[in-house]
This record gives sequence, structure tokens and C-alpha cells, in this order.
Amino acid sequence: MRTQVGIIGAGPAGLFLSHLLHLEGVESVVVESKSREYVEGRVRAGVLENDTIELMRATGVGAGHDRNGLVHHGIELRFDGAGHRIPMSELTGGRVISIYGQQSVVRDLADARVAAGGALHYEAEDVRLALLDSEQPVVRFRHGGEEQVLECDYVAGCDGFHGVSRGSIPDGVLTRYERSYPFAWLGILASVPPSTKELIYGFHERGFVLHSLRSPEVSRLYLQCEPGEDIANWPDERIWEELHRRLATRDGWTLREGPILEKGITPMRSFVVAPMQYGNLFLAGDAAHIVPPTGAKGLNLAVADVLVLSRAIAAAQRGDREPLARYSESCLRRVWRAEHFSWWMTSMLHRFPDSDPFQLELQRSQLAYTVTSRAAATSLAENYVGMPFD
Ligand code: FAS
Ligand code: PHB
Repeated sequence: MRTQVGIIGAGPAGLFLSHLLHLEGVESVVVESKSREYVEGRVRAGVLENDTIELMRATGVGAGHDRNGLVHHGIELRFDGAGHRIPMSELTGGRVISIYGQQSVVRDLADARVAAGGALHYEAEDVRLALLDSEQPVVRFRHGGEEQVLECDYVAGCDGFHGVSRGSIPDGVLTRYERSYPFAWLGILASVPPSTKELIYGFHERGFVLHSLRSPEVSRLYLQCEPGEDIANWPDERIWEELHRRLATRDGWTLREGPILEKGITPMRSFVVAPMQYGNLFLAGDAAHIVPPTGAKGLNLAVADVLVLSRAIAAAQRGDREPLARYSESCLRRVWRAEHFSWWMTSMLHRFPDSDPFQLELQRSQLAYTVTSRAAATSLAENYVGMPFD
């Protein structure tokens, strides 16, 4: 097989890249180790930035979002028994976020690729990359028991944190920046109408809490828990009891309970590799960087990366290799802004096991300042709705 761009991974990064390249008239083949059902069944991101929404609309994959996405103009910070709204759109000249699950995003993108005759190979086994520093890199994999060889001009590593792409780069090329956090998130999907119209980020002595949404009938909620916690220690009643405690307010706000459809625990880390390229291999999304989900940036960063990459590859096909040479530099500016914002939100809203009363008062002061100072609230708002892609 031969193509222009071999894409490893059919998550948001890989599928959006294949879609954008198609619109640029560049051919690609997507190689994914899991089944389409598995990828679309994975509950992950829920928040889309302003420019991710605009890009989906501008490139013809926004219909699903416009039917079912929930556009929000603010979020709430809740601490010491009271909620404080951050009017993000008012503070950012009308920019918004929306709640539209990652499952729906990848479904809409895969539908668009299939409709356009795109080549998507799900359930590929034993994916291996070779000749990455040559003019003709190669992707080998087994599909349906057959050995496949895919010759490409470029390879895009969109295979997430645990993929093969980053590991295919020789030692000594990449610099790793990482930080892990002494807590994790226990997330649930519940079949109950959300008890809030906008996201609630809560700081509580017992730990962080987040009330998010998926639809008018389905709620998504998160609790700070111990790293490496066993989900078996969290029967549904205990989860609801803890959510009630951490979200309680003095004005009697109530949390509705309902059947828990899905629950899981997510480790928290910050991770970046630089450069995000080696020869004709280009890393995008979680393959190159991870943010703790407190800033809701992961999926949006993946989309920003592949927008830069698709334009750079199209320019290279027209003979201008400059944008491709500057791919890492272009992406890393936005990556580090999102890394800082996600670390800052995580540090302000979580209970650190070694935190003393002084630390707690520092966090309270940061929260109080953020909800009373227009300048501080604007800083949070502009980072949360996302910096403009261009
Ligand atoms: P992905 O991990 O999504 O996709 C990589 C794909 O590569 C997968 O389908 C995988 O099966 C495949 N793959 C792996 N190894 C392979 C191999 N060897 N060969 C072939 N294929 C291979 N982000 C936000 O923006 N907003 C949020 O609200 C948010 N909430 C989150 C909540 C949770 C609980 C988690 C875990 C993450 C959250 N994120 C959020 C971040 C998340 O959405 C990721 O950033 C996003 O999935 C990144 O997309 P990709 O880079 O495409 O990686
Ligand atoms: C989600 O809806 O899953 C979600 C929302 C906000 C976050 C993280 C996850 O910060």
C-alpha cells in the first residue's frame, strides 16, 4: 500500500487530521489498534473550546454538535459552601465553550471519513514504524491475519500516551517534561438530568469535585480520589454521598441522583515531549503531551496540533517545507500555555495530601481573588474558552 500520510490512531487527533488533509487534497490511511465500537465507547472529554467548535463547523463536521452540543457562556467556582459564576463570554468578547462528548466527536469524524471514502483500518495488530528519517517512512501492521506494508511520505503519530509512535523515536532525540499529581479522578456517567446548567468546579476540604454534563438527561461528575484507588472501594452510594458533601452549599442547592452508567478512575499527570517531530514522523495530541483534565484542554490541544500539521503537510506538498520544519515550535507555544493553565487550575482546586493550613488559605485566597477580580476572572475565562487557533 502507498499513501501520502500514514496516521497511527483513530482518536480525535488521527481522525481530525485525516479529515483536514482530505480537505487539503492530501491522501491518508488511518491505522487503529482497537475496534470502532471501542473507540466510540470510551468516555473521555466533554468540553470543546470556542475554536474547536468553529473548526468543526467550518470543515463540515459540525452538524452533530449543532444538534446536540450544549453551548455554555460561563462556569461556576464553588468553595466554602457558595458558588461564584465566571461569565466567560462577557469577559472574552462573546467566546464560548460547549459540552459535546468525545464519543460523539470521533463518531462524527469517522462518519465523515467513511462518507468521503477514507481509508480507516480498525483492529490493526502489531503496528511498527520504520525508516522514519528517510524520504519514505514505512508502517507495518497485521490486519485480518495479513501482514500489511504502508509506504508514506509522512507518518503522523496520533496514538495517544501509550501508543508506539513516540517510542519509535531513537533515544536522546526527545526531551521529556513531566509532573505527576498525588491524586486521581473518579469519574461517573449517570442517567439523571444535570443539577446545574453550567459546569461546577468545586474546592472542598475533602477534595476536588466537578459537576459536568453530557445531555439534558445524562450527568458527568468527578471526584478527587487517591492515586491508584481501586474502584471496587467506591460503591454507588458512597460516590453519591461524597458528591453531596463536596457540592453542598449554604443556600440548600440540591444534587439529583440517578443510576450510574459508567465509572472509572483517571490518573493525573502533566507531560510534554520536545520536539514533537523526528524525520518524517510528527507527533500530535496525547502522543506528545498530556494535561490533567482540570482545564478541559486535552482534546482541544489535539485538534490545534493537527490543524497546524495538516496545513504544514499541504504546504510541503506544494513545495514549501518551512511550516513543517517549524511544526514543533508552532505547537509547543500553545501546548505550554495549556500545560500552565491546567496545572494552575489543578493546583487551585485540589486538596494536596501534604497541604497544611497555610496552603489551604493560599488556595482560598486564589479562589476568592479569581471570583472577585475582573482581571483574574478574565485570565481564567480566556484560557478556558481557548486561545484563538490563528
Ligand atoms: P487518544 O488517546 O484519544 O487516541 C489515540 C488512539 O490511538 C486510540 O484510539 C488508541 O486506541 C490508538 N492507539 C494506541 N496505540 C496504538 C497502536 N500501537 N497502533 C494503532 N493505534 C493505537 N480533554 C478535553 O479537551 N476536554 C475534556 O473535558 C477532557 N476530559 C477528559 C476526561 C478524562 C477522564 C480523560 C482520560 C481525558 C480527558 N481529556 C479531556 C483528554 C482527552 O480527551 C485526550 O486529550 C484526547 O483523547 C487526546 O486525543 P488523541 O491524541 O487522539 O489520543
Ligand atoms: C467532562 O465533561 O468530562 C469534563 C469537563 C471538564 C473537565 C474535564 C472533564 O475539566
